[in-house]
Amino acid sequence: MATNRTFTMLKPDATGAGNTGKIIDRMIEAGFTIKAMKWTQLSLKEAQAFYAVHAERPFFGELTAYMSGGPIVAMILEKDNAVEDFRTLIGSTNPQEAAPGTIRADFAESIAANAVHGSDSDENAAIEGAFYFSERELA
Ligand code: IDP
Ligand code: MG
Repeated sequence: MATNRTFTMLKPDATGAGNTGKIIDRMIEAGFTIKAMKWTQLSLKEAQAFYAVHAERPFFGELTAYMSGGPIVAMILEKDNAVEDFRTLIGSTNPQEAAPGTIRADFAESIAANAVHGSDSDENAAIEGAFYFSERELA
């Protein structure tokens, strides 16, 4: 059910530092089930499309250059209350403000290179998942 799913990306700092497996382990230990997973890299245009909601923000150029600069791992995760519970698991956007034990507190490098993405609503989880995965992969 869509309401029990969220979408995440491991960002280029996480894949580049060799933290992919450790971060995925955190997600599984927290009770999330992987429904789809893809190792890929975004072009700048694709990063701009994915983050279009932030187009007017001052950090848009930095964010999209960063997100297209290395490999990412896109994943659809399932769990009760997935969107909210996943945001709690990853912690605040700025790792200096992220609660101890959260993924961003333990793995993020900076506010831009903050290890993981997590959808902020059920609606955006569905949109973001469909950006990466075909209907068959989403089944
Ligand atoms: P979120 O990822 O915690 O939902 P958003 O506000 O949606 O945070 O921002 C999207 C992404 O943009 C962040 O995860 C981070 O990578 C980047 N970002 C947010 N604020 C800043 C900033 O002030 N400077 C640079 N990058 C930022
Ligand atoms: Mg966000």
